[in-house]
Amino acid sequence: MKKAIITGITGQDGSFLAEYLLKKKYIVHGFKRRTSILHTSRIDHIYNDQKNKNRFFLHYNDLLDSLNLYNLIKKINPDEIYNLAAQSHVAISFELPEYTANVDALGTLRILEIIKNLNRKVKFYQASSSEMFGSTKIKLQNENTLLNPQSPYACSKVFSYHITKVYREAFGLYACNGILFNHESERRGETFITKKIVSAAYKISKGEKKFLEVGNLNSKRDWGYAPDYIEGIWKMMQQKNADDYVLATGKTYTVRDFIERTFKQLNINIKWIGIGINEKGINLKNKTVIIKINKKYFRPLEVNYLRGDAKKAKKILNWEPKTNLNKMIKIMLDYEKSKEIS
Ligand code: NAP
Ligand code: G4F
Repeated sequence: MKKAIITGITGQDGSFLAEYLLKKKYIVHGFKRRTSILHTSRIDHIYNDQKNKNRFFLHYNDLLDSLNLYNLIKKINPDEIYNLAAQSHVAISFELPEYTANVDALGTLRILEIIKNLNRKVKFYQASSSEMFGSTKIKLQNENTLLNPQSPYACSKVFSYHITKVYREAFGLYACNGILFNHESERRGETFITKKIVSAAYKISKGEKKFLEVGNLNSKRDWGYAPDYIEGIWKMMQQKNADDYVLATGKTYTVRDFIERTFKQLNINIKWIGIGINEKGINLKNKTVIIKINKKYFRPLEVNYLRGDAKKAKKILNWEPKTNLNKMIKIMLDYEKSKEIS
């Protein structure tokens, strides 16, 4: 049985990856932070499943704590480490730049140094991000596209991306970067735009909320479905040689498109009136304002356009996304409905 460590086990991707690896008969060690209230809702079903009793373990860790990282990695002696932990919110990284860099940049270095010193056979996956491309004029971004980060989050991820390559090339580690474009799901954190839209739209359709407030309606993202991306991550770790891969759908949509598609699935059509900060989305049926713009959701610097080219992953990993945008929105809406029933 292979042993894997997942940092960021309590996050969206950590929870899906844990399920995926357990299905593949791994022993999974998840690292979680200490918090004053329990925040393991994404993994409780895994932890409580008797089938996983001797194969799923949780350990307290913070990527800021080198000693604890060292002790755990030494004790577990894993085959693979998936570094998914991060302060992953781009807007918040402008408010917490030092903390974000400490976790998202130096956290990666801490793990790589431990692997280098303890056991160079341990394979390492770094959760790199399409945010690293930042402001770009390239129509489809791939592994060769220039990095031009636009936030403390993206700058930290650029450091981690490069240091992962450096440790691969300098010390022969199997260390790879998955450069993942936005991927969402019913488990997405509430303050990311897709979850915020889906959750608010459902409440508005039920008369439980009056309107949704957002920032930039016109930025474009290449949104895929998170479980599809987990398979790609695992495949990157099973190759003969470590390398870096983009995972993306190759399609891009505006935040406005995402809003319209979500409300449409709830039989609500939107008419946009006004411009800039005064723009509003009106429910065509009852003429009420359901979308408002609030400047607090704009970022000091924006990434306006992301669209990925995952040809390399298709060719070498035989990886392709399976779920299109409308299907993903449906899954996310169905989850909101099921929450209400349960
Ligand atoms: P997420 O839901 O925000 O999960 C992040 C995880 O990191 C959580 O478990 C969080 O713990 C943990 N964490 C935060 N700070 C930590 C610290 N100081 N020490 C240890 N753990 C810490 O993010 P995600 O969407 O699953 O993304 C997973 C990774 O992929 C992240 O590195 C993200 O930056 C990257 N990424 C995500 C996307 C995407 O679209 N989802 C795209 C590209 C790259 P708590 O639960 O305690 O907060
Ligand atoms: O959902 P978002 O916050 O995701 P963002 O910034 O693209 O970052 C996510 O994807 C990255 C991969 O490219 C990951 F690395 C990162 O960890 C994270 O998972 O925002 C998407 C877009 C942005 O352009 C933002 O300005 O939506 C725009 N937006 C407009 N109104 C909003 C809002 N974003 C948020 N979170 N909240 C709003 O009200």
